[in-house]
Amino acid sequence: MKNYISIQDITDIYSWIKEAKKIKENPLKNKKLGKNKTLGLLFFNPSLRTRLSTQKAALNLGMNTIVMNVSEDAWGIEFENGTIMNGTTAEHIKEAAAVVSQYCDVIAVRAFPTLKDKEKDEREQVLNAFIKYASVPIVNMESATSHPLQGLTDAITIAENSSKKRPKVVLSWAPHVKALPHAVANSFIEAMQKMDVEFVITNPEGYNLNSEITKNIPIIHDQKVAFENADFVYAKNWSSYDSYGEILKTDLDWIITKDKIGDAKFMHCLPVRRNVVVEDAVLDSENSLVIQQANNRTFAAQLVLKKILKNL
Ligand code: AN0
Ligand code: CP
Repeated sequence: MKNYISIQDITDIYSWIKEAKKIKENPLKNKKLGKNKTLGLLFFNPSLRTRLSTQKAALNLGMNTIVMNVSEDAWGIEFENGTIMNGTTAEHIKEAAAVVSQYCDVIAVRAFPTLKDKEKDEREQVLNAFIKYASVPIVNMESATSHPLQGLTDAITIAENSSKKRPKVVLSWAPHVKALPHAVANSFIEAMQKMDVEFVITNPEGYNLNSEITKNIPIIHDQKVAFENADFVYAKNWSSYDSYGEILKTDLDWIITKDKIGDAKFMHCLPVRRNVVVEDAVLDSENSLVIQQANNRTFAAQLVLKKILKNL
């Protein structure tokens, strides 16, 4: 594998899950694979889990890591072509990506959407510029439209926790005070489409995600109906896709409660706002998988890096 850009880069999800579980059992087994190789992690946005788990994964493989908060510490990067750069940007992505490629054997990038310019977000301006102008492999650490390290993690976590052959998995929209991206939901959907699960999405009217991603998955606007017999409830807020980037609803009637989800396992990518997205009683219960998900981020990243290192 060269780049890891989307869930569609996963060839056979069950063999990937199996390999990730093996890595989890013995994380230091391939400690020599990454010797003298450097992973550069570039953040245009904040992170706790992705930043630490991806570095941890690299360290487990014997790699070195370099981390930079690009938006704060680097020169402003220009992404448009042919611009007369007499404004705020100081260097072009053509040079920036080529330069970082001199120091790193693999580059991982986090670049959130604008949530204002749908066309720019959908063409993945930042991530695609790195793919185009870097000379080394690129890993997506959450781009404008996808978060494939999270999606892979979620697939692993569901596999670890399902006793049934074909569990029912519900992706539920939940409230939030800020306009959030669609990336986590998109990659979760793509991962579930690759697995043998009964999958439904529940969200309020006006919050349907990109139909090119949801395809023929049932979208139920009644959360209660969607939650019937659920084995896993995956909560996530996203801003409207149709009224792009807007918040249409702020009341708490879609909050996830113990009463609503019963015995279903609860999942969330984190960070999560307590008592806005989900009540304390759910997060503090035995049925919450959120910390296990965060742990699995390391092994998902390690699997991806291992596949890239083997191909260098
Ligand atoms: C981001 C999002 O919703 O995409 C990152 C989640 C991993 N969340 C926030 O900005 C709160
Ligand atoms: N789940 C996740 O990607 O978390 P961070 O934004 O903290 O990296």
